[in-house]
Amino acid sequence: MFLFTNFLSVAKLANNDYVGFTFFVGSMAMMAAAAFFFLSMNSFDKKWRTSILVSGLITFIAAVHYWYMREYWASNAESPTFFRYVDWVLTVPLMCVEFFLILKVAGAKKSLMWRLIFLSVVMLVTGYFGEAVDRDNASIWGLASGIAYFVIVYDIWLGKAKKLAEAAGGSVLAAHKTLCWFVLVGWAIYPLGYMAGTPGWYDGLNGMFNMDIIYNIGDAVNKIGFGLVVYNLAVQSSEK
Ligand SMILES: *C/C=C(C)/C=C/C=C(C)/C=C/C1=C(C)CCCC1(C)C
Repeated sequence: MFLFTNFLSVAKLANNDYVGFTFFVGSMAMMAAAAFFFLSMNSFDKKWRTSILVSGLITFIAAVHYWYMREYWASNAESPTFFRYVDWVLTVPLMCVEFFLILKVAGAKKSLMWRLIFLSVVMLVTGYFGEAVDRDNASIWGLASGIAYFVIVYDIWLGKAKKLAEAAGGSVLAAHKTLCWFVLVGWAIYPLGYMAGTPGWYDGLNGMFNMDIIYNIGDAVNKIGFGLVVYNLAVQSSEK
């Protein structure tokens, strides 16, 4: 119903509203990606279907949130911080689940999945506090969030997840490596956006970047990219 009324009365987007533009394009890209993953799901061997389903869910959840964020931005000219974090707290744990799902062939245990999910929730909840609740201490919340982020990076690059990927070898190892790069480089975009949008010792970054544009680019790259890595892995293993 809400979605429907949004279609009927659309707020105006100015030509030079780049933030609004990235919300709009983000919304369309996520919808297209979700449709792609859902529709391709059944062409794969059973053991890959859950992974592709999760790729579809990640982009679908983001598409719905982007639709709301686009409208929120257009009518309030204000960062939709709340929707942003609700989106992340649903989709980032699902991205952690993707690691578990592809490593299951090497015997990954649920405890690995829960550990990564827990760390990602800590990372996001502390980030939300810094951005929305206690902005005066944004740099401290950001540091706490950053520590959780580094533990995730450690786990997948050097910890247990890496050992499982090596045990699996072949295309699973290659896909795991690519996902690791997404987390190390693609996810590192977010702290930059955070620093551009909150007060702290890094105030010099404030005028240089726009927080929402950084987050929007990061989301498109990471969510669709993650999904495509998993898709590619499923294609490769089904060919054999
Ligand atoms: C699809 C959404 C994704 C992949 C979101 C990822 C978000 C992060 C990796 C956020 C990380 C943050 C820090 C490491 C420190 C500052 C606060 C955050 C939450 C922006």
